[in-house]
Amino acid sequence: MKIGVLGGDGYCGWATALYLSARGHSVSIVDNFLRRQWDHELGVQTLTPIQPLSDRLKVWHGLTAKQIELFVGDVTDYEFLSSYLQTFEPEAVVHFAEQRSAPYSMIDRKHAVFTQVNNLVGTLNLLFAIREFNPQCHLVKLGTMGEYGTPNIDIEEGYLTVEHNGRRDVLPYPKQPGSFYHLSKVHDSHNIMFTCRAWGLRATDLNQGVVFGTMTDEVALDEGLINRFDYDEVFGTVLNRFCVQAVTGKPLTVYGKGGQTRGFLDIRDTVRCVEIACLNPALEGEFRVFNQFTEQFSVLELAHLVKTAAEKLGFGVEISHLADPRVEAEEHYYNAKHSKLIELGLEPHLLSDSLLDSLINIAVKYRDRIDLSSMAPQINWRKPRNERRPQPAQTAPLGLSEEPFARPEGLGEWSDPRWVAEDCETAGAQSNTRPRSVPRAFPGSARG
Ligand code: NAD
Ligand code: USQ
Repeated sequence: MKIGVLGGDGYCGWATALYLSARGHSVSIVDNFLRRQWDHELGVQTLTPIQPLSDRLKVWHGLTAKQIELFVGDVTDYEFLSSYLQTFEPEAVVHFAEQRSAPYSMIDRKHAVFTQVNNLVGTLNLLFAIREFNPQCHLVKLGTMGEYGTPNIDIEEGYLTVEHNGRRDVLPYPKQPGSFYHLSKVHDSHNIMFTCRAWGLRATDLNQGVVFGTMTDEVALDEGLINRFDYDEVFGTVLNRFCVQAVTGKPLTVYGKGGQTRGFLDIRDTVRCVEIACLNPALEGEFRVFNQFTEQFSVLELAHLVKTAAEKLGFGVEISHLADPRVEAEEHYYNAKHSKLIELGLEPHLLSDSLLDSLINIAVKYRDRIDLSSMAPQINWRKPRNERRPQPAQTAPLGLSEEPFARPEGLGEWSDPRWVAEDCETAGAQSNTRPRSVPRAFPGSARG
């Protein structure tokens, strides 16, 4: 198949592009490298030394003789996007190209506006371009399990059968998203559903859970292909953060009680789910929703899994409960359905001991690149404005294998549950005194 991967320089997109290319699909990548610029804006970097995209594509071609075409541009630029669709003529477009961090969207007004403009305009442009130039193209759109929130009933896959005053209908499942980022996904879903109905487009919304893992068979072929591993307080996801904290002697940063339960999946399942969706397209006019995750864990359960795995490897690990900087239920019912992708052939890679070991070992391998100053949460979701203060870089202590139980100096405040709240208070109070400066095309650009 001819498949376009929008956002193919990012974490999910890169692994997906390689996987699809390895399986003989004709693949192109669209990206404008915004994700790399957000790292510069925030003063953070992925744990793994990712190479420039053009270099990664050369490595892939050198190893496999397979060519992945690259189209550098912004999906919010309609001329660029429509010319891409006309040039490449994909049968399916996989749309990853959005701002995906919930904390980033909660920094302040500009970051919230930027997130929603980038995400909604990109998706709207794509819908219009498909309608105008390639109406048979199947849109495979990355949504998120966070669209549903944490209702006190089972979460269905997209739709709920409702009986009301003696009548019955199948309606979109109620959405209660928990950040301006998650809201952008809900707005996207509504726009996509409407265009399926109005224009007969075909679309699959993949409501994905939190993805973990770095290695896929393709990425593992050469270090030049290595994928992102984000662990900072803005883009780092919880399992990555716990693994890095575990090997550096930092207490694991469980926010609040840790009863927050989410769906999780291995990056190897992400790439397979996308291929399954492409190979089994939605019908004309159909807006299909799959819940894309394989296992549920609470944050505290994950912390204990990491602690146990890291201790087996010789690291001493503490678990701390920080005041939750987010606005979310810290204990709740959670039972989300996720059978449709399994029925279409997904064979899940579950979070086994060996995978946790390999994640922890990645943290060990690249520990010279760990910057502990990017760990502490600085974005308080109760505040309309947060000033992230650049922290002096703190390298991870070396020689951990010799002194596995040594704890770095100056970490007393980490186990103090008041620490986050106080810090966020201070950050909020200072926010008027220091102007933000962000590069063009970030919040504050003309597009916002
Ligand atoms: P990522 O930030 O690593 O990758 C996104 C890519 O899109 C980046 O390379 C970025 O440069 C590009 N991009 C963003 N805006 C663009 C624009 N306007 N024009 C062109 N390119 C643009 O994110 P990811 O973790 O790979 O997530 C990919 C998608 O999957 C996102 O839509 C995200 O919401 C969704 N998702 C991710 C996870 C997860 O755990 N990572 C979970 C659920 C859903
Ligand atoms: N958490 C901690 N400690 C930490 C970091 C996070 O307790 O150090 C908690 C959070 O409070 C939250 C949970 O862990 O309850 C998950 O947080 P996360 O940062 O790992 O993931 P999240 O913000 O939910 O976002 C990620 C991706 C996003 C995707 C989403 C899927 O960044 O793109 O949409 O996972 S879902 O969670 O299903 O909405």
